[in-house]
Amino acid sequence: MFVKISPFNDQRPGTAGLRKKVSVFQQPHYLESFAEAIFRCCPQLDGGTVVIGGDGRYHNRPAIQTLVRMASAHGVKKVVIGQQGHLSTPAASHLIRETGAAGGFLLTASHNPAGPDGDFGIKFNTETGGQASEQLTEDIYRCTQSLDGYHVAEPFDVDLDTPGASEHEGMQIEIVDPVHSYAALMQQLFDFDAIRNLLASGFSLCFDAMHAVTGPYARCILGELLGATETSLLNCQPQEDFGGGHPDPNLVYARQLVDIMMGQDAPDFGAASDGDGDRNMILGKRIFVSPGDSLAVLAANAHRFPGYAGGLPGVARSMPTSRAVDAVAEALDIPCYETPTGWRFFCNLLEDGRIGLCGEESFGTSSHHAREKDGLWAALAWLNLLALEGKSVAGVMQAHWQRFGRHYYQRQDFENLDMAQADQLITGLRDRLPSLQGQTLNGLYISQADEFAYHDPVDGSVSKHQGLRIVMGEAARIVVRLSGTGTAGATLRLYLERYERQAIDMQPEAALSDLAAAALELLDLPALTGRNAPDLVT
Ligand code: G16
Repeated sequence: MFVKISPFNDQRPGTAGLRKKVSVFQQPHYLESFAEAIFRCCPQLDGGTVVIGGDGRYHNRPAIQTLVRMASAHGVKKVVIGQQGHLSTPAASHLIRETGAAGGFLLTASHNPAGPDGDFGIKFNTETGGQASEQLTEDIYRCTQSLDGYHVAEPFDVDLDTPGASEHEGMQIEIVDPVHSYAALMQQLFDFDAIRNLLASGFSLCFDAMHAVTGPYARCILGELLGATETSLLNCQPQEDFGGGHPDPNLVYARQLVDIMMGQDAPDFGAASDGDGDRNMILGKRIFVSPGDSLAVLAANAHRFPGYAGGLPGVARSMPTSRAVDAVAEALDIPCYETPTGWRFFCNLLEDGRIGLCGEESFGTSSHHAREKDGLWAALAWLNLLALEGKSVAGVMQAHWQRFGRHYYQRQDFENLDMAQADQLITGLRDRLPSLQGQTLNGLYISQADEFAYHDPVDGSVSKHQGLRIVMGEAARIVVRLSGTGTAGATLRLYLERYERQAIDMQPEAALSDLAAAALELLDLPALTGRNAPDLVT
């Protein structure tokens, strides 16, 4: 049937799909409107296979039922759905690629809090398993702006809990184990025997699924396949409200794990993933590995893992991410690409075979095995490395910094700012950038002060306004940009980086305090917003 509607005016997707409060998604026709725009912009879905799954948050199940009914009305040949409606984002990306699907709907607002008062989200991934391009995202948005209505089948309900195949009016419906094919892929990439032996030797770990979608994956892969004990796997039962928490694996929100890892009886290795399983945090006994360092260490060692034995063709990082991986790429004599924030920018490079590994400061790391970042993958890569090295996490980091020097790094977030004020801050600094070039800051020469624009080397597209940067050569860098994933007010992110070749044993706060003070002054942030300190430091 065709349901007539008036267009919604707020369906512009952000860095990673459309994210809004649950109550917004619960409005009649809201999800349908966005999905209709996707179906209209992607004619290949008609007659193709579509993967559907989500992070299990509140509203996941009704949203899936709606999408299945719309798929039926749009001529989709087959839908492949994760059992209970669950699919981690990397597992969904893999499933799209493995089943040859024409695309997939991923229902997630990532690490944002869930529940009736929390957030919900939807993003569309193409047949590559990666997020829709900027152009397609823009086309979808434009389509929502003039939508007259949508096509949907008469109500019917799919049993999401029972694996198996069924059919509805010519459309095949398959409910699959969300873990199975992902676990098989991980066994191709890493040396499971070596990791199993490591865990059997008394090496201890702690993995925190934060009550979100990675729980069943961790139980199967870390527990059943690798022998981790039940007690070493925390919060592995997915809940619709993520246990009331904020499943963002960082030092603030993964407090339970951080306390364990910083305690007297800390296990040898700790890791956490986020709501939809694409982010990761890596910890050792009383040490936190910053995401940029983790990317650099994995880049330096990837050729030692079975799935990467041929070496890496290149690596990539988002612009605000620390330049630690650049130093590794230089030593390996492979290219290092700098992309805007947003995983989608890595996808062209991966598809074109230019890179084998990529990562971001926002606790995202992954490789050519999928077109999304992958939290559990990062934990397995570290376990494989630790099994090979026979060193502690701290030992691995020390050796890495001694070889490459250390990039001290911090991200400071100023949350819930007034939108107009945030724009004023950015505009003010943008206007001042030309006058900063060639000046000194904290005694360091400013070699570059500009707004980052990305020229995609694969498709030639240009993405402007991707963050302001003040670069003091190799020695230090300040980057400022507005978040594209929030659902309330504006979040200003300030990224600080300082490189030391020899002095590798400072605390990051101490190493970066002068740079942080200079950055606040440059932005005029306290005067304009009344804020003197960030809400969150990671
Ligand atoms: C999303 C994107 C990431 C990006 C992150 C932060 O992550 O997929 O590529 O780095 O947002 O974006 P922002 O700084 O604009 O808030 P996720 O895990 O939320 O999907």
